[in-house]
Amino acid sequence: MLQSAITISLVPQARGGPFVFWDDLAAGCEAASTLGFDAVEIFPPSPAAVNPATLKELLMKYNLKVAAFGTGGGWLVNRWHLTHLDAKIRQQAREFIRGMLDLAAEFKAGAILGSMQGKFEGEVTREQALAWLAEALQDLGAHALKQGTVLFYEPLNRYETNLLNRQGDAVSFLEQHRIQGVKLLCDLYHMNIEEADLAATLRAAGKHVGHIHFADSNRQAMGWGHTSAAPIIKALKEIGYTGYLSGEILPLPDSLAAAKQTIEAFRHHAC
Ligand code: LER
Ligand code: MN
Repeated sequence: MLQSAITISLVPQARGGPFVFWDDLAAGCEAASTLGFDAVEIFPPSPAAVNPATLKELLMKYNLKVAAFGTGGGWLVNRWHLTHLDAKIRQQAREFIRGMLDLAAEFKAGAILGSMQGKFEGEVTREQALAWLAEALQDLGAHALKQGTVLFYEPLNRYETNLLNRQGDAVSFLEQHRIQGVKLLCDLYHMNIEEADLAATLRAAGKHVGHIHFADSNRQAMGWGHTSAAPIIKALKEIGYTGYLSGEILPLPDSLAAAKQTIEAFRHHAC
């Protein structure tokens, strides 16, 4: 059984980004619950910004789970990432993600590594950046396993990173470096830019698929762009994927309409 989720951003610096509900965790949970989502995906400015007791109360009240916590706040708020030239910044990025994994473990959720992977530039070669990324993923993946959670590594499109843009390249990277405790976050928006065939790519990634960002080709709610959802869902069912389809999309034309279209598309295709 696939599960549905919708995003809530608590990061003012992310404004304009692909998140449906904004700024108010309680209001976001209430809206998600009213529409019938199984879970929320939360994008906090830091792990400490989430009060676990308050969040647990909200989840109980609204009968929701947490699908995942995003770590991109570490980049947007502090400009930290895992492949930065400065060793101190790389370390701060790693500790930020470790803290998010600890928080995620309390909620049986995963933590997402997207923009915090960084990119190679200036004095940092591609080879060096990938070596730092592999080392960080080995460390953080081992930590995730120890905590009983998982780190979702997200290949981003070419305009956001120059490290690994395609799912197949990420699978080879995880296998080559024997990285445990890390699964793929396949964002259908990034995939629409980078992959030749979304369904075939998901089938090939198989057991590595850990989380899905359920977005149409234009990063709007599924059904409002030109991606065909049906073959994608068929492929996910074939590989035995039972995780979330999480609406990480632009709040267009407004948050409520985007969320409503997401749950309708989910019900139409995934149930
Ligand atoms: C994060 O999940 C993502 O998809 C990035 O494009 C955010 O900028
Ligand atoms: Mn994404």
